[in-house]
Amino acid sequence: MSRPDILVPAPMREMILDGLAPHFTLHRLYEAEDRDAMLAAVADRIRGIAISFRPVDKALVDRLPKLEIVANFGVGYDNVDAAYCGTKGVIVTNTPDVLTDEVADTAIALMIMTVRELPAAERWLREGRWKSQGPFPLTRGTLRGRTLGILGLGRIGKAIATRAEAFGMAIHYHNRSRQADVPYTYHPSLVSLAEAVDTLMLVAPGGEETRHMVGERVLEALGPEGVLINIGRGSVVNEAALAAALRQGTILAAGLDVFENEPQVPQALLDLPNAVLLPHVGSASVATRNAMGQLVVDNLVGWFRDGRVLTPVAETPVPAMSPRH
Ligand code: 8YV
Repeated sequence: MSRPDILVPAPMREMILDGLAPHFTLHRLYEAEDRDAMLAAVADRIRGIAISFRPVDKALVDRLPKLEIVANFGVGYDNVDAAYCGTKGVIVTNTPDVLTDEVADTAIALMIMTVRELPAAERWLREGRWKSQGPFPLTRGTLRGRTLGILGLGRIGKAIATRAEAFGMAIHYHNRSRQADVPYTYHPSLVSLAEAVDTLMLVAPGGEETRHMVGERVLEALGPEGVLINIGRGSVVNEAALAAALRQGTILAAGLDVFENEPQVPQALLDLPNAVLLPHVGSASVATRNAMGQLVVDNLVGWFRDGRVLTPVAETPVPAMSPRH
């Protein structure tokens, strides 16, 4: 039997491609000079897609009549039209769990970096100002006495909450519905969450439902001692409103690991001294990215070998059938 054809629209880590190569015929679209011609030549044979952060939209799905599965590298899958895939019986998988602790660690680090201005303090030392000008100025912000609000208390949100508890923070949260099994204070709206806390951690997924949820109103509710941390998706924040709030002192500071149009970061944010900006490194250690990559491989191999996937997303109907060999 011939090996199933897998489309790789954009570059992926070598370890993923090495893991897939023995089982599949890989079509690396990004290597083609004429991508459209290459896609047209193989479209009828493609049964799976391996993707990282690039769109898999209706148009692409419709071009691939034999498509069975889209394996996404990343727990967030707003790049994939999973609802449409669901209606076509196409499975979508993501990479949950294996990155939870790494992302939660990064979230806490970014929160402390932001509140205590640690990147600026390090620049002060490297620029020789400690020697020439004396100690770094005392920071207005402290973690002591802060209350943390989490938007999106899922797996990663809970791992962040557990860590924040160890720092002595009280925890509140907003989700679409109250979680039965947590001791934290629930708020039925994001505005009421922002009013109740002074540190707001965004762990929400991207997509239309959460687009620009954080704008002027939420930032005003967070208030002048407010700190905003975003580790989920950039699209959740209205970046222009955030830049204005930081400039005007509506909130104290922000720490961002994600942006609306990565890798573009608005100049208005780059110009601000009270924004700590990271290049989407939440899960970016070799060990964690390898574990995520292995899950991409295992989902594809599992489907075509055993008719089973490890981590289907919510929109995917539980695959009852075996692959169409
Ligand atoms: C990855 C992420 O960096 O898992 C996610 O949703 O945002 C990150 O872990 C990203 O998906 C890789 O391209």
